Amino acid sequence: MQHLKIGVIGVPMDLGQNRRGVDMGPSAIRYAGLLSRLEALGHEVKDFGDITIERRTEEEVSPGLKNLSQVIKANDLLRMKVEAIEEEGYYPLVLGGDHSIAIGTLAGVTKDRKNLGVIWYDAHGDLNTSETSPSGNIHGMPLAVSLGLGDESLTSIGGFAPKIKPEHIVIIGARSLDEGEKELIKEKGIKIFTMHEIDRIGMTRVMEEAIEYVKTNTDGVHLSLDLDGLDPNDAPGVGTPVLGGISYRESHLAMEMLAEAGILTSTEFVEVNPILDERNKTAEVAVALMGSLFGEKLL
Ligand code: 6HN
Ligand code: MN
Ligand code: MN
Ligand code: MN
Repeated sequence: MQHLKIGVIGVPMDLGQNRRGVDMGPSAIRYAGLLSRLEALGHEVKDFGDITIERRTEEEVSPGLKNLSQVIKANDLLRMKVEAIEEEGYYPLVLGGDHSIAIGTLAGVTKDRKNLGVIWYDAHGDLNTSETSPSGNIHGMPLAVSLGLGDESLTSIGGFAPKIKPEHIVIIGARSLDEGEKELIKEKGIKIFTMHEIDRIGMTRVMEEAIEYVKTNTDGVHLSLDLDGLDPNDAPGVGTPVLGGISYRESHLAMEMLAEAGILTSTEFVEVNPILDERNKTAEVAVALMGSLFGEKLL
């Protein structure tokens, strides 16, 4: 793998969901040795620090979209930061934080990419809108928002919508989809490899097909990796665990195949929650996977 200039940015946000602690994700990932791990691979790594996040307010202003105003502000800041990082010639590596931050990341990286491919590695579809959401948690909505669906205050971040097209997305690892999400996947024809397909055809073929799919007619590819895509035995420190997930080994294979393909132009790792974790295991898993993603080999 060629040597990259990697720009790390942390988003210590937990406002897109109910469980506290995911705001400590960026610290936990840094503590698990991210920067030295990437530097050891020969990359130039610059830590751009953390975005400032507003505090949770007691009063719930918009129950259908919890903490809406703070989530908008954080994502707009992140969008600007991601744009600045790319302008300086760095590859954006965003550390969450809950998955609502994908709204800002995607708004930033699509400023100059009108056909971005997206790999959504997740137990969930994150395709809810305020109408279909069972929870009102914005971390269940970022993929829909990026497709231009949902509350205008979210879809309009960055001043344009949609950010991405349904035919450029591939979801990998899904095993908990709400009814509205299932309908949307069918209606838009979104490519998806649920756990069923992973079990049935294996991770090697899933990744071969996914890579071929997202690199077709696109001008860059973003990886949005939610740690709950992995099995909770391998990644226990997440707020919305779902049994029967992708294994640690299968995830390494996926990252190695992405490294080999050389198609990614930005990445985010989200939903690491140190409070729910076992001795920082999930952050360590995240760092190990990022090692493979950025070119680490066993031999
Ligand atoms: N995540 N589908 C559920 C909801 O509340 O919309 C769970 C979403 C989880 C989102 O893990 O990023
Ligand atoms: Mn998830
Ligand atoms: Mn399996
Ligand atoms: Mn997610």
